[in-house]
Amino acid sequence: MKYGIYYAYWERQWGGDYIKYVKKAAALGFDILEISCAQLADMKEEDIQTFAQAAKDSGLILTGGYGPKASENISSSDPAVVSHAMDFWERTFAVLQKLNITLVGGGIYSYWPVDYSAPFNKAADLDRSVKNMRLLARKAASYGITLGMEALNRFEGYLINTAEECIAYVKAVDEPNIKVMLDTFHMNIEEDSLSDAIRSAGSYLGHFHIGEPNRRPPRKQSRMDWPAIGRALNDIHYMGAVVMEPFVLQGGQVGEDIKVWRDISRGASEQDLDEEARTSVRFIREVFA
Ligand SMILES: [Mn+2]
Repeated sequence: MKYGIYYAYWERQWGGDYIKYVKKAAALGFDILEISCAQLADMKEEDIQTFAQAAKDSGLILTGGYGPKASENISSSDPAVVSHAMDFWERTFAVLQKLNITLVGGGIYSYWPVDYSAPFNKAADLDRSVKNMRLLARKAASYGITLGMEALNRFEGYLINTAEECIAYVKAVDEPNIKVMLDTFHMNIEEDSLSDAIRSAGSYLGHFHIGEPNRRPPRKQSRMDWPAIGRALNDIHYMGAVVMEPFVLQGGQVGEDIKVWRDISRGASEQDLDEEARTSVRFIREVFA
């Protein structure tokens, strides 16, 4: 397994100075930096090259994460929205390929955060999502990209809440580069057993996010049974990425989208955040080994 961190741990806005985080993640002991696909399609050629080189120089692998906007929803009943979504991904895949990114995970099968004040039809949306994901999968494959379908908790999504629903979706799409993606934060809300959910995903598991139930970095003194989660991942011979996705800062678009309504970091400085991440990845490496 390779271990990573999502850059937004340190950021209040989506996007940002990824080169800084490439260096930081490498220095803190990570193998992977996960970045957002937001605004990637508009990145200047020169900046793409500089960023790709910085990752290479740091010996870091990059992965992508994304929660599509409502206008990028491939399950939409509006063909214009689906067409816009396909176009968004085509432009984004081209940049991802230049950054040597081969994996993108998130609620790619729908949009995020879901607006529950709008009416929806789960069965119809799911059906459209599966059909359109098949087309998106082939597009992604032509750029050498695998897509992780992240099961999200009920407050953030309605199409795929559990590993069981995720596996059924992935089997229905039936494309080799469409994989199950699980996140302990969401699993903590939805799954009867985190270990059983991981084991049921088996070889379909393509990406894995970790975090405490309150989205702090994984720690030894935890309500999460990290040793059991590690055993389940080893039982299925999971060889993919394990990316921590902590959100502890209040404010900005990140704080608003993630619903961080208090300073979970308790006034932590950037250096404090760095140290917590360093300790966390050391702990997880040991407990998942
Ligand atoms: Mn996640």
